[in-house]
Amino acid sequence: MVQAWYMDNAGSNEKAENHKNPPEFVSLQELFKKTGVEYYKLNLASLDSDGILEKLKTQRGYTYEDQVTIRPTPDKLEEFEKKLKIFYTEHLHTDEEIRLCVEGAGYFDVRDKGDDWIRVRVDPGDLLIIPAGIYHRFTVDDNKYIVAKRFFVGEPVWTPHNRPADEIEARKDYIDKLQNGK
Ligand code: KMT
Ligand code: NI
Repeated sequence: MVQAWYMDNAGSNEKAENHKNPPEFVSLQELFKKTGVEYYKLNLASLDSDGILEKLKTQRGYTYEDQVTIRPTPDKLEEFEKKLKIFYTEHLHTDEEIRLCVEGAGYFDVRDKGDDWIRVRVDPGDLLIIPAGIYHRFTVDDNKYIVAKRFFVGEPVWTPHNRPADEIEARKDYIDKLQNGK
C-alpha cells in the first residue's frame, strides 16, 4: 500500500522518511483532494498483458514512454549527485509528471493547498501522476536506487521551473483547478 505523510522539514537526511512528529499520514483520497496527485497500483508481473496500463495510456493520451535508472556508480558519482540536486530542488513543470516505479524506491514530495510538504513513497508497481503546475521534488531513499518508467503526452518536455514560478500559466491553471475542487 502506498504511503503518504506530512513532513518534518528539520531533518538533515533528505533520504530518510522525515515524518512530522507525531506522524500524520495522508490517505490517497486526501492526497488527491489536497494536491490533485493521482495514484494507481499496477501489477508489474502482468503489466504487458492485463491491459490496465494500456488503457491508462490511451485514456490520458500518453504516447511517449521510456525508463530511467537512478543510482550512484563509482564512475558516475558526480552525475548522480548532480541529478539528485536538480530533482530535489523545488520546481514545477508545464505538463504532468508520470512515473511508474518498477524497481527500488523513491520519495515524491508535493506541496499541499496550505503549502506544506506531503511525502509520497513509491515502491515497485506504484504509478503517480503529478499535475502540471504543482510544486514538487524527488529523492531516492537510503538505498539510493530506483528504476522508473516515464510517460508523456507527445514530445517530452522535462524542463523544471524552479520556485518561484508563479507567473507560469500551468501554475495559474493548477491553482484554479485545485480551488474549484477539480
Ligand atoms: C523528476 O523529474 O523529478 C524525475 O524524473 C524524478 C526521477 S524519476 C523516479
Ligand atoms: Ni519534476
